[in-house]
Amino acid sequence: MNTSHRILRTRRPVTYTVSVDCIPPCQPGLDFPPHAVRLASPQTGSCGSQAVTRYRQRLSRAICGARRPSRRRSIVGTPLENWVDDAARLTKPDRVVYCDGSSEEDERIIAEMLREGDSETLNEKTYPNCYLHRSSPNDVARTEHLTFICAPEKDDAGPTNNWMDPGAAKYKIGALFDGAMRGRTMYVVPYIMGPVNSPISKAGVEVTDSPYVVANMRIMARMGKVALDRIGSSSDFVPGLHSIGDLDPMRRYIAHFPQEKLIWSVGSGYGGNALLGKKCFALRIASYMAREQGWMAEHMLILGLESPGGKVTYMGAAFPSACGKTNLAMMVSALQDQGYRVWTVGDDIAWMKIADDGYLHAINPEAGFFGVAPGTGMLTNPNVMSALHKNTIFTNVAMTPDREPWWEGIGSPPPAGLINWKNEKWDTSKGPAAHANARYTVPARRSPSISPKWEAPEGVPISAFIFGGRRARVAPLVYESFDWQHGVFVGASMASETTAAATGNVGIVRRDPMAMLPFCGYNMADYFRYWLEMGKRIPHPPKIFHVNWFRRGADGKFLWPGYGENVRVLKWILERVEGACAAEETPVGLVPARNALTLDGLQISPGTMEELLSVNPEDWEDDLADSKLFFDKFGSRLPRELREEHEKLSRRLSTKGASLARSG
Ligand code: OXD
Ligand code: MN
Repeated sequence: MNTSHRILRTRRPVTYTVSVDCIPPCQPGLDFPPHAVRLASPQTGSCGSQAVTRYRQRLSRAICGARRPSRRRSIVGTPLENWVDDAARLTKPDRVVYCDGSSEEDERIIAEMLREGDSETLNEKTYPNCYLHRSSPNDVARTEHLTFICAPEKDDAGPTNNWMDPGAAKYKIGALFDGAMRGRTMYVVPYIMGPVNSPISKAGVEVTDSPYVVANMRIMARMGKVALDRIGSSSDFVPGLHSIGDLDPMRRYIAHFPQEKLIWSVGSGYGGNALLGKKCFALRIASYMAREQGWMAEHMLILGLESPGGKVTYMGAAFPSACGKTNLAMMVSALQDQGYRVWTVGDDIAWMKIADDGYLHAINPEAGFFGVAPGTGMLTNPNVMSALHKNTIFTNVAMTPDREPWWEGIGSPPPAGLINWKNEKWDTSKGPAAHANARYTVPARRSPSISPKWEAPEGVPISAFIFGGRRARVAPLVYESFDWQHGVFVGASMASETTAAATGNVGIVRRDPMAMLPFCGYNMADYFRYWLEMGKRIPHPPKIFHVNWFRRGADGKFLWPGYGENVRVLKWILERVEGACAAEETPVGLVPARNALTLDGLQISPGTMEELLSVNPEDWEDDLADSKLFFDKFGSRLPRELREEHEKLSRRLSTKGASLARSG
């Protein structure tokens, strides 16, 4: 046992007449020995119906949301301690360590991570405090088919989520947790999502048996004492139980219990499945909480566009996974010499609340970037590249003989002696050296583009929402919705070609409303309804736009250069927000009028620009047929307004389409 840890508390029995509020909260950096675990485990071998029922009752009593008291408890601790006790009783670790977030503790966790054998230290001179972790080859991306929303009714999860009855989930997945941490350490990771003093932030507690997860959580959230202090003796935290289990995909489940605000994840050590503050809490559970409490939790980057004179206008952008959110959020502007500069507030998730000024204010709930490495280089994202030289955990990248990280698209050729992500000597016959979904985890504050306002407790006021995706055809470079309701339709009918961020086929068009398809914690029909309602509640709602950097010409090549040049589109959006520039109407929305996009210094022909902004009615008719099929899944629960918008678009395309659509 680590000598710097002390016994959590001596267990003098206290009866329930003592209010939990008068028990001091547990202190960080403490652990307790396994003999503190009191209840016997269920008889795993006996499968008679009585045994099963007893087991089920015990499980659902043992691990539930933080707010549900256990009726059989005879010893009183804080809700956090009680929940951790319950988790330990189920998973049976050899020891439990409460994390305090200190740098000494980080050293111990990293040492433990290295001891496990699947991580190594990178070049200490050129990459100080950087590590390479190799995950199990069957555990390299989010597994949406194994991700469940456990609501009481199937219809509350909706047709786009996998559903399990909460009791059945606790029974089935509880059996996988039973004894899962035997021989291992359970780390208790208290964390805050969002700036420490922000009223929009929320607390969570993840217990995990993976030191890699702890090291990543330390970068991605405000972790340790600061969170314990905030939670104190309250039950105001989202508990998350995580174990890597045996990493067998047949025994892998990522389960969310939105009503209980509870997360269970077993069988995966991969980021999006295992860093429970990110997709599980900050999107799936938070989207449910947000609707209950009147705010928004969205899969959006947050950026500030500074214009000449120094004014900064903030925008939130929702693109499906691996469609360039991080690059856009950290963009080095091609119009910097004209006074346009991009500041990063967040690259993946936005929590937003209506503030007294009538604007929607956004915070970034995360403290780090968990970005896709392949394709990231000095040309595509110089800001993140400079950030990655220190204090970074790389996952599933390749390693050079100098012990530096390497991946496809980094900007240098693969050196001789490269070791691939599977820890094998690489040659071209082995395919890409880094996994397509290889990642870096880096503190956000390391980016030179980080906004001075990124930790502002009140958040930043959002003036524009930008939806987008990868579409080789169909969607113009940029268009603006006619109004909020139309904008919600634009977001709800969003589609993109799939990438490697989730397992499954790559390059297939899938509908991904508001980029939330895998992340909405409840029925998406109700989510659309909530968006429609929010438009009425926000006194100064953001204007809604759609962008597509990925349109291709007849030769299959991208028409738009992308990256730093995307600032030209952001500048047009900013000018539309300020009512200062012209737009032309097409059936799908408003596109930049001729000459309204700043193109100086860019080698792009007028013909290409026409193609980029054109609306081809036939492509759109096909797309409408596809979005209708998607909307039909929601049956009568789909808000009538979305059907109306669908019909209106169809009418505009068939009646005025040919004359209104801009074409070359
Ligand atoms: C992510 C994702 O990892 O969206 O951010 O998949
Ligand atoms: Mn994401």
